[in-house]
Parts: sequence; C-alpha cells; structure tokens
Amino acid sequence: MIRTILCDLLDIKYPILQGGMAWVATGELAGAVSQAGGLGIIGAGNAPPEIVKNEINKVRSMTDKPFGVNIYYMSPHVEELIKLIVECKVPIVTTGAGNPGKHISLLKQAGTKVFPVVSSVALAKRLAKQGVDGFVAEGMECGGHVGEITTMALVPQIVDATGLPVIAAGGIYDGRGLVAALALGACGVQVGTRFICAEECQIHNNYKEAVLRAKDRDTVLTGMPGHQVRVLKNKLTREFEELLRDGASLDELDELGAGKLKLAAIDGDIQHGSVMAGQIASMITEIQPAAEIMADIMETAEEVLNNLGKLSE
Ligand code: TUI
Repeated sequence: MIRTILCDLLDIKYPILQGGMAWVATGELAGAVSQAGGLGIIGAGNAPPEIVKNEINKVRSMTDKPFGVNIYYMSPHVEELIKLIVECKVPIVTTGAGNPGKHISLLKQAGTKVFPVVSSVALAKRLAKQGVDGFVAEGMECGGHVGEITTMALVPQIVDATGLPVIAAGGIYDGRGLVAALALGACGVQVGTRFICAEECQIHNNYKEAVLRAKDRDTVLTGMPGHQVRVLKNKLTREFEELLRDGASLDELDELGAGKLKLAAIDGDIQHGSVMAGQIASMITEIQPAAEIMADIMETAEEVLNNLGKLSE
C-alpha cells in the first residue's frame, strides 16, 4: 500500500485530493471522496457563504473524516468565505486564481492547513515564506483556469524551490499518473476531471457524457490572454475564436465568458456553456463511484511500482 507524508499531514488513507471544481465539487462529491479515504474538496467558486456553509454541513453529515474547501480568489465573497472557514474550523483550504498571502496567518491560527494552488515558481516562493503548509502544483493539462507550464516541468521546480510538500495536478488519471508524480518529488496528486464522472458528482448528465465522449485533442485553451481556461471544444469556443480573430474588445470577450460554466454544469447546455475538462478526459470511459475511482488509482499505482522495481537490478 502506497503511503506518503501527505497521508500523515492531512490524516487521509490515500494521497489523493479531489479537485475543488466550481459548480462541480459539491458536498456530495467531497463527502464521498473523504469517506472513501481521499481528501474531498468543496469548490466554493463564486458561491456566497450561505451556500458554502450548507455544503460544509453536508460533508459533515456524510463523514467525520477531513475535507477541504477551495477558495476561488476572483470571487466577490473571499473575505466572508475566509471568516466562514475559520468559524467552521475547516481542516484544509486550497486556493486558486490569486494570491492568498494576506489570509494565511488567520487560517493557520484557526488550525486550517493551507495549500495554495500555484502554476509558477515565483508565487510559490513568495508563499513559502509566508508559512503555507504545501502546494498544489497545477500543470496546464488541467481543466479550467490554468498557467503555462506542464505538470512534468512544474512539479520538480516547485519541489526544489520551496522544499515543502507538493501535490501534483494536471494530466493525472490513474496509478501511472500517481507514480509519475511521486517520481517528480510530489507527495500526492489532485485529480479533477476524473471525479466529474464520479457517480456522486451532481453535475448535469450532458456534461458527464461530453467528458466520456472526449478524445485526446478535444480540449482547447480559450479565454482572455493571461486568464486562459481549458475546456472541451464546442460552439462557444468556436464563437470565441471568431471574436478574437475579428479583434473584439476585452469587454465583448468577457461578456461571452460570463456565467458559462453554470450554463454547462447546471443547465446542461454543453454547446453554449463552458465545459471545463483536462487533457486526460479521453481516458475516462465510465461513471464510477468515487471510492472505485480511488481504488483503481491505488491498485494501478501498486502495479506500476512493482513493474518499475523490476527495471533495476
Ligand atoms: O483556479 C483554478 N482553476 C479554475 S478556477 C475556475 S472558476 C472559473 N469560472 C469561470 C471562468 C474562469 C474560471 C475554473 N478553473 N486553478 C487554480 C489555479 N490558480 N491555477 C493557476 C492559479 C493561479 C494563477 C495566478 C494562482 C495564483 C495566481 O496568482 C496571481 C498573483 O496574484 O500572483
């Protein structure tokens, strides 16, 4: 059985975090992942604190195991969410799309472990000095808002630059990805896209089916320069490309992107909505319970490790 320092640090059985995906990672999914031995994470996205509080209560009604909340730093509710997390004593926080620096000491005082999601070395170095517990190093293979560096290149750079625990994210589907991440110096993985197709994930079925149908080249980077988002190609991405080619203003482009994740995730409009998914989408072939997904990752990882062991005399 593979155990890493992350298992002790977060008090979890498997070194697997479920990505805190906005609109996708609700309490039902996070609770199922945590109950099965990984770390479930609620994606707060742009939701107000009342909604997030409900999701926290849901997780706590399903399990007494640790879980996390992901704070999306472009949300208008960040300050209130930090208060909520402190009040509810949420064990772990991951942060994305911004710099959580000014909240670190408050969270740490409340006993919350802080794992910022980073896609560059510069931000990781700055945050390491401010006392974070570790990082989620997110490569550009991920779905959603991504940086410019691949997981393969980013993870060892964050490991070497900070010396803190690093969780690899981006392009991880099964045990091959987990073992590869460990080889790069990570102590665990964050899996997002595969958990979209978990039975417990409450997203619209059209979204899950779009992920199941996806082939290797079906994702594309779209969105504002400097704020690129990986999604499945559809009418929305083609319209966006046309606008960009025709020299549309930033306001027009912004307008096209607004509210589109909800349109796909909740309303099931996978042509006009933003179907965020990572590059491993094509490897997903079935809807499975979250527990089965984690068991598969762990079993295939053992096999890979075993086979790799035979390479050395
Ligand atoms: O946050 C993500 N991925 C996301 S958030 C999201 S919600 C959304 N909805 C509609 C349109 C766009 C997004 C979907 N996917 N990943 C974590 C992540 N954070 N990746 C990269 C970063 C990041 C970027 C810049 C973290 C910090 C940062 O710092 C800026 C600074 O202040 O230095």
